[in-house]
Amino acid sequence: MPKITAARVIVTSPGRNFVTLKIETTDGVHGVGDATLNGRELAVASYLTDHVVPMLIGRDAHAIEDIWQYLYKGAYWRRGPVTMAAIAAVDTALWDIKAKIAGLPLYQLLGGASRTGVMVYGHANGATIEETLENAAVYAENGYKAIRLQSGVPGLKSVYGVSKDRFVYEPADGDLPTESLWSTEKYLRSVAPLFEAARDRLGWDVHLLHDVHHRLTPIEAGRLGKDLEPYRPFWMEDAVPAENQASFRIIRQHTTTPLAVGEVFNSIWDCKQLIEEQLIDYIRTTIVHAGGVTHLRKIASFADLHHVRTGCHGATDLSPVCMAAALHFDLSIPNFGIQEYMRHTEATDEVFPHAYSFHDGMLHPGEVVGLGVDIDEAEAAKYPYKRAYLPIARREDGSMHDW
Ligand code: EZ4
Ligand code: CO
Repeated sequence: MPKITAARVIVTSPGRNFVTLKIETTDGVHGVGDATLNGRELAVASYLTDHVVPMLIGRDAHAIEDIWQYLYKGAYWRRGPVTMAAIAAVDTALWDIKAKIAGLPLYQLLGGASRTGVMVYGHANGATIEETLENAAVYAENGYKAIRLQSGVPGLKSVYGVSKDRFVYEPADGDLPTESLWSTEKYLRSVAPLFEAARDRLGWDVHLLHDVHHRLTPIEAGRLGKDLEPYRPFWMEDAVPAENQASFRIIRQHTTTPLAVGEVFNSIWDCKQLIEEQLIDYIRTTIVHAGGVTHLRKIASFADLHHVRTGCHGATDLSPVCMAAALHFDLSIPNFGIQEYMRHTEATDEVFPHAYSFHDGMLHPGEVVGLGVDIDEAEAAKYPYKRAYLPIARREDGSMHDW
């Protein structure tokens, strides 16, 4: 029985901050887990180092479910992004260890491959519709089967999802939160023309997606969903802030545009009603923010009973360790839908050497034992933590809006 001998948190910032947990065992095998929480990284690092690691030493590394329950039920204070990211990191590292000891890539322990690869979507964006579609065309030429479209909004200086760089989007952009101006009216007028132009330019064989990023009310979201119906989007993401799950009943009453939600959810309880009442089509919870492989499998199984498929969050603030784990999960489950894929910088890929690869619009986790990803600690040490925040949004009258 491999025992946990040590666990360490490694914080590195190769272009952006990442928090990684590395667990070592008596078998000489180690595992890694992502614990990155954008803009609140050190809170998770402390939760792990100060509160979780002392509880792990000497435990059976194979007892993944029991350790998950021990950390979840044993804390008394349950759920929340900090707690669940910490549990996710432990869980992911333990699955890495178990798969390495078994001598198998992780997806084999999860039931084996259900598909040949994992369909991903890339992010095309631009200040204007023209620029966004130029970038989208490059994705299509590179084999992408699905593309997310975000465009600048006339009259607003900066909006979510539109980057300065063409192909790398990095939302955490200040050592204090930067402020952007928001107008729902201006935004709502801008999206349908983007999708109309996109179908003209890109045709109908490519999936098109859009992220509202929690900016609308339910009835506004119903309107937007209806406006987009003629262009058959793959999904409309995070249409409203989702603390109030019943909001989605209103959206559902007004549109057949498929709905995706959940990148900020931390547990099955955050999406229980959404799934049970079949109010959504895709659940976006991912490994690092929703309790690891163990808890994500529970969410996916529950979703499968209700015709809900997965669409895991995969932005650049989720490290390659999270991406590798997500790909093993995606490859194995029956109700996979799509995986978000934003490429990391070269420096990040050097810190986290990995076996997953992109081919013909799909990612594959590779055939290396375990997760097929590691952290190069010497490389990581070159990039010290740098405080960085996500922006905030204010309406034209100065009041706070959801970012
Ligand atoms: O804003 O991960 O769909 N992707 C997203 C991301 C999120 C960031 C926040 O840290 O919404 O770009
Ligand atoms: Co999103």
